[in-house]
Amino acid sequence: MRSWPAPRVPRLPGRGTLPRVHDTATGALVEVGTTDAASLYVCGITPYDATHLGHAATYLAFDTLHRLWLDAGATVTFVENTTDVDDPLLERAAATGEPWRELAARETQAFRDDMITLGILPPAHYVAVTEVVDEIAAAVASLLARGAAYRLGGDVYFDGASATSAPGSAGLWRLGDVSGLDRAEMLALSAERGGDPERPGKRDPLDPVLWRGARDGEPSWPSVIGAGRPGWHIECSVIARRAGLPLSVVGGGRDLTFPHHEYSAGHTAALDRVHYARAYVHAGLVSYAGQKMSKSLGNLVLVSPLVDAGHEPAAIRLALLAGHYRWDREWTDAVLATAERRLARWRATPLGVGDAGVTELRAILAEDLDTPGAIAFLDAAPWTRGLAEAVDALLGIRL
Ligand code: 5CA
Ligand code: ZN
Repeated sequence: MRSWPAPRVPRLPGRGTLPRVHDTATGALVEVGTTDAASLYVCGITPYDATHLGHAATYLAFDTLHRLWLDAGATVTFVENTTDVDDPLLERAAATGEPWRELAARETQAFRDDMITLGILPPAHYVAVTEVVDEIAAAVASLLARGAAYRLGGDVYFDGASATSAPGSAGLWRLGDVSGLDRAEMLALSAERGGDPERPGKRDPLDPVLWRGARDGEPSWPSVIGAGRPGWHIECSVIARRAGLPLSVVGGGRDLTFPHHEYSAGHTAALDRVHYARAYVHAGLVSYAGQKMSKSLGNLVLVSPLVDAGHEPAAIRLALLAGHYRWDREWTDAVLATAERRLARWRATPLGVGDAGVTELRAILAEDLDTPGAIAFLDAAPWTRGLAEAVDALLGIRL
């Protein structure tokens, strides 16, 4: 599928520091990528509503990582998916009477437009699930052949327990390795986030669906394992291969830790016999009016209406970067107003000659993408031309 055009990123003199980021699986800060290469997979949207500021914050966090890698000299292979066939999208299409493919295509385009507006670097491969159904079916067939999956009715489930010890996969993944949750927590989250722990006949109530057999009124594709459509986690395991496994970083909002990234890691271990990722990086959730901003709750602040109302994209970026990516935070009008005042102040600051401040800015950001720390530094620093270029290259804010 088409990606989107890249914004201009200035090249800075010298080389930036390789970033360290917080890995959910170990709870530690780990250096990711090398000065040669890095691979990044970021879970994309389910395209049934336009980009809200929670999405924007999450994509901006990984855009910051991407920019730091480029500045450190790495070639970055960035891949992103779009979940263009899934229950919430089909439910929305059914509710409004719009054909689901049209809804997905329209909202995917709206997302591209918002990413361009916000200056987010594009993925090299932007892949829709509907483009790779055959590849996913082949992956599920191989998991069945290997005893890491089983059939239930017309559906296929992942066998989490046997995957742990399958030949070639032993030691790569055990349930809980990514999320660190106990079973009670997993059962609750599974029910809440698309799983079906209550379904009778499963080997383990937590086992996620790999292939959902065809049902009346739902889209399905013929395949080597029977007609149906892909499960959610296997979609990302298969698409992420395009970035090269193991990924340097897999990313998303922290609501994806379990079951999504947990089981994507399990699927990859059983299927490709490698670790899914070296680091599992999760952004905090942005709330609005006291609750997580979400399409299903409807408490959304969308990017394009803000821009249409005259708010500059650079100010929206700066407003989102003012909070650390790992914090849960509230979006308010005041957050945006503060960023607009700061941007105006920065623009009015006279620029000295030279590059003073660039090394400090690089070092601050390399420590778990500390954008609030960087902003505090920039508020106090004497500005040079080099520093203004670095703010453009690393924070994506042109002054
Ligand atoms: N298509 C799947 C991922 S494979 C999905 O979760 N789609 S989504 O549209 O629901 O979310 C897209 C991304 O935005 C995910 O990384 C999700 O964690 C993140 N996200 C959703 N809501 C928020 C929020 N309120 N704050 C921060 N990030 C959010
Ligand atoms: Zn995903």
